[in-house]
Amino acid sequence: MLDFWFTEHHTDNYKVSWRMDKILHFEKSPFQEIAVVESPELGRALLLDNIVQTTTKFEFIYHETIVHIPLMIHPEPKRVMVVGGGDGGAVKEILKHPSVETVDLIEIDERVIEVSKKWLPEISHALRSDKVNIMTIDGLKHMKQCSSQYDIIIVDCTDPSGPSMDLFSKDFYRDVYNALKDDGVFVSQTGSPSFSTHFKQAVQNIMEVFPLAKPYLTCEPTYIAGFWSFTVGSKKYQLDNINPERMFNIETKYYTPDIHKAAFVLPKYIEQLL
Ligand code: AG3
Repeated sequence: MLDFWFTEHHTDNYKVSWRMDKILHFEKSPFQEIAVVESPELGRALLLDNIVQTTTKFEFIYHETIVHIPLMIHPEPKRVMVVGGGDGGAVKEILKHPSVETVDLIEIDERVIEVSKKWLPEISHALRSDKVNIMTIDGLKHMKQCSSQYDIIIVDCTDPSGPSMDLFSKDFYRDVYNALKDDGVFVSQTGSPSFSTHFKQAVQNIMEVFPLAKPYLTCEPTYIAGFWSFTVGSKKYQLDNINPERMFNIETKYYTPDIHKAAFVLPKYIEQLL
């Protein structure tokens, strides 16, 4: 076996490595380095600037958690926007909800979409659906132009550095609030509560903008070890007031109505961070 390892630097003092069999694809787009690699432990993985974004083995954990929680909080989501998410994993989960009529995917880097379509078909296949409008534009700018249009907005972005930085700002969250209908629901990935320095600030920003807001957790084995957080902001609907019957015909491997409730239970040390 090749002794060929990928190492992700989580902090200056903490890195994680896994063995790779092959580099299937590598390019520099105008925005970032994009790679797809094959690994014996994780399947195929999409890397952006040397940070793992998704893997065929564990993508379901992240994508089901970022999607089904907000879509179940809303009783009848029809119009959905995704910012980022060019691999199509979030769109795949969104389209499992029969009420959804359209998904606008706002991805700044069209190369992420093309590379995912080619190398990660089991994650990206839903991008080909007629319900999906792909716009390769800047999510920050697009958000400013939207008003009371969406039932759900999902920010499936990279960690805050470079172009994603402003996607965690209060100004952006205000634009998201305005882009949602009066009963809209928003979610963003908000990073690792244990290692990321932006978790607390992002959560506080969302809580200041939305009347009902809370972080929730999952464990995604390929990201920084331990919990991974998402934060939901709702204009009207309570975060745990869901109708479990809606899941009867939706196939998932991670999300259940019980997971929905459990995800919002925060360990004491994380509560205390907020
Ligand atoms: N977007 C967020 C991934 C964050 C990964 N961070 C890390 N490995 N440090 C995932 C995109 C999936 N659609």
